[in-house]
Amino acid sequence: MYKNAKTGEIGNIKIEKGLFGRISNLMKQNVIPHLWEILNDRTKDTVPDHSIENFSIANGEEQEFPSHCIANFKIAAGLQEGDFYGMVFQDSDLAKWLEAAAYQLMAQPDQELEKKADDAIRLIGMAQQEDGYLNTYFTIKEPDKRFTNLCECHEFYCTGHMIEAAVAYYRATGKRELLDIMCDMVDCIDRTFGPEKGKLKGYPGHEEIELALVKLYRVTDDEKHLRLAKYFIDQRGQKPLYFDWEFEKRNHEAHFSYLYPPYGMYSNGSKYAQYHKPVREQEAFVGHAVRCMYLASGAVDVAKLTNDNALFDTCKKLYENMEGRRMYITGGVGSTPNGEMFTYDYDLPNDLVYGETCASIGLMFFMQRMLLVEQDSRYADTMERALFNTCIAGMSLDGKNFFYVNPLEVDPEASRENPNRKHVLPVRPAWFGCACCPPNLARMITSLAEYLYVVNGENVFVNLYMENQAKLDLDGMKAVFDVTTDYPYDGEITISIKQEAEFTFHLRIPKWCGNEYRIFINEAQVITDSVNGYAVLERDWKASDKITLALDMEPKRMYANPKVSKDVGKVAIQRGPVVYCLEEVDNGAGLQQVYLPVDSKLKVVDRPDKLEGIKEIYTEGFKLVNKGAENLYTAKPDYKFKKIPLIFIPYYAWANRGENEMTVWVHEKN
Ligand code: FUB
Ligand code: ZN
Repeated sequence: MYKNAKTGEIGNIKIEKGLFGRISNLMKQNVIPHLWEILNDRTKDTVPDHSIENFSIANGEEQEFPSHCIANFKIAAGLQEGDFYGMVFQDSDLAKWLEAAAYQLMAQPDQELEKKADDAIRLIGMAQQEDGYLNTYFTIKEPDKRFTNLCECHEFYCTGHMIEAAVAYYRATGKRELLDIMCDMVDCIDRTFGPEKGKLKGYPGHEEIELALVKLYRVTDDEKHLRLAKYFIDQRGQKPLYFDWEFEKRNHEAHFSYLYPPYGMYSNGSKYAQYHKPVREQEAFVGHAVRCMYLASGAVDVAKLTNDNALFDTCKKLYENMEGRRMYITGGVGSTPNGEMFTYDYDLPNDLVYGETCASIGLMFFMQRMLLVEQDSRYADTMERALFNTCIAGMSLDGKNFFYVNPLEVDPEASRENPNRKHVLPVRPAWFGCACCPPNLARMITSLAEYLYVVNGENVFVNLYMENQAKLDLDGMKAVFDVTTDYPYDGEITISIKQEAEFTFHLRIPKWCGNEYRIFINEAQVITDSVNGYAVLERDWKASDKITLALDMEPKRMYANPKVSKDVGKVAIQRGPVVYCLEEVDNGAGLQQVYLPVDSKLKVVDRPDKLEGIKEIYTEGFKLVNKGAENLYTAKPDYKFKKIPLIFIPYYAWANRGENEMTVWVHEKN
């Protein structure tokens, strides 16, 4: 285990240009200020829910519903009259916003933003109870029922998010107020739960606090914080099952009754919330996908800090199963809306998919942590797949609308008329009643700098490629360099060293390019060893040295394992890390009747004018059309292939030109 491996620091890595420069700028200019207005109910851009009944939002009939998040804190603080409103985890929306604001402040001071955050923190402090307890739902609505329904009620989840915000804000500003608030809340939890005699043997229904407690431990150095994180992981799934005991104790009262026993998702030994077995015995991700990702992230953290190889091996096993059998080509996870869950190996339906934005963000958290323990490029490959596809598809190109569900195949009529597909929206709504994804994306993008590099002793592992300027602290020296590139649209990446230093670069060679890459140092080609998927370049670097990595960017035809029944006979197009798709607006309706010939030439065309600047892929295909009578069934085929031009665009950019069909996988024609 690499105990000392660390990420780069946000303030020391500037991402200002290129695809992610644009997205980061959107976060700063539009998203963070807009989310603040929403949390304060000062905008009409809110809608009640992301699912079934609210499909109307896709048709422009937006309804106005408040977030009420800040209002809940004001009511809990006694500053305002009223009732709690929102999800039982509504507090976490403010926590994620605060965390994103903190990362933004690390990147760039901003007095106005800092004042908003300070005001919010003051309010949070006023909503805290005498004994440290903090949760507006229970404080306002059911003060005598706190900690009685850990299974469903997200107290630890909200605490976890608020801890993450507190740690980030402390790192950004040095201000301890929120950190102290959260240390008090953790003390309150620690007095109540734990292995010691007399304490309750509970753990979170929705994992999150585990990884947050590790972050807290890193700034407080208080062993109690790490111990509690480890306890929650070790206790999960132990017999007797705590959630069953808790359920009995509540006389079978349920918060979400439809999810509860005898038949619901929280039933006895539930896979939905990963307590069907102790964590170390789990071999595949099951149940709610975001929960799985957060659990695994916390488990890797604990494994790293406690040198627990067995726990790390569990995480590796879970990763291998997911990457090999349960992940979409877009880096989406979660195959069903029913419980927002993983299902079984190779079950990856494109149209019924869930692929929650938060789940792919959680996958990035998990991969970042795996890389800190084991510098193996496959984790970075997976992280890249999630980031360049599902994560950024989660937001519209103007930063104003968001996806919760990220399908690989959409037909607006099916979304409207088929109850099983109503969760799949063909356009991004402005907001959600359950608004977990937009602020999650905000905190991930504002901290993206922490995903680019892993520094381990005198080694710099380059995991993600994008234009940036970096200053990394190595053992007793600094690695200072600029990365210039138009990646993912161009495969040439130039690293210009800015300061003399002796260290080793490990450049990730993405799996998608195989051996089709070249490396140059100061224009001279070098042949290097590749270790764990990284090209190793050890030098006494001079201030003017330049490394160029040239990755082959030929578009690739991708095929799924034949066990993925929905993709049999189909092909997807990927160029570099970017997965492509067809949209109706470019190709006409009826995308499921489109065929791509095995030998059609894929021509890459630069379109700086389209979808904020993309490279599209032009080719020729066919459409299966009826020749004559439209019989539903016939013994004699009554159709023909009609030649049509096809235009593929990057998946992340779909649904930015109104409601229309989309597909990633296309039938292949021999
Ligand atoms: O339960 C909290 C969050 O809301 C989950 O992580 C998301 O899947 C959404 O259900
Ligand atoms: Zn979400």
